[in-house]
Amino acid sequence: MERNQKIRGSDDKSSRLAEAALAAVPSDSPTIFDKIINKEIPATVVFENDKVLAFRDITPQAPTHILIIPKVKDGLTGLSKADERHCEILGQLLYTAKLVAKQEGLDDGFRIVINDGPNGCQSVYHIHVHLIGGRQMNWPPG
Ligand code: TR5
Repeated sequence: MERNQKIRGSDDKSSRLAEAALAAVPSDSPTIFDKIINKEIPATVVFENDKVLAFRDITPQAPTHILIIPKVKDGLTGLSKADERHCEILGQLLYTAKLVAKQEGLDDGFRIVINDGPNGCQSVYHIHVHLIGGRQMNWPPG
């Protein structure tokens, strides 16, 4: 099975940690998100333009949980790999999060998360912004 290709069937914390641990060695290989971008596997797309794609997370952690990704990874497996050339796409990802939050009616607020690396519990090495909302968030995060 290709790296990161497993379709998640459970949303419990231990399976979440196990999946992140499986992906603990960051790689620039294609991920499940490439297949979503190429429409080889289905996703519930909520926003798309020539640069970014936003789709519903398969294991939502809140009533609204959307992932926003660049269509071209360009070495940006995670935020820690960002270079100055990535500034524009990083801005596009955040601005898209704002647009989609509005589209989803998250007028009382929302949370943006970018997990990075093993300690950040990143499981898919294609940078993505989590847009999470529709309920009261807690702080500090787990
Ligand atoms: O753990 P990080 O921050 O890397 O986030 C990766 C996210 O991708 C998780 O929240 C997963 O639930 C989500 N994910 C994983 C798969 C997937 C997905 N979202 C939508 N569709 C998915 N498919 C079809 N397959 C996945 N393996």
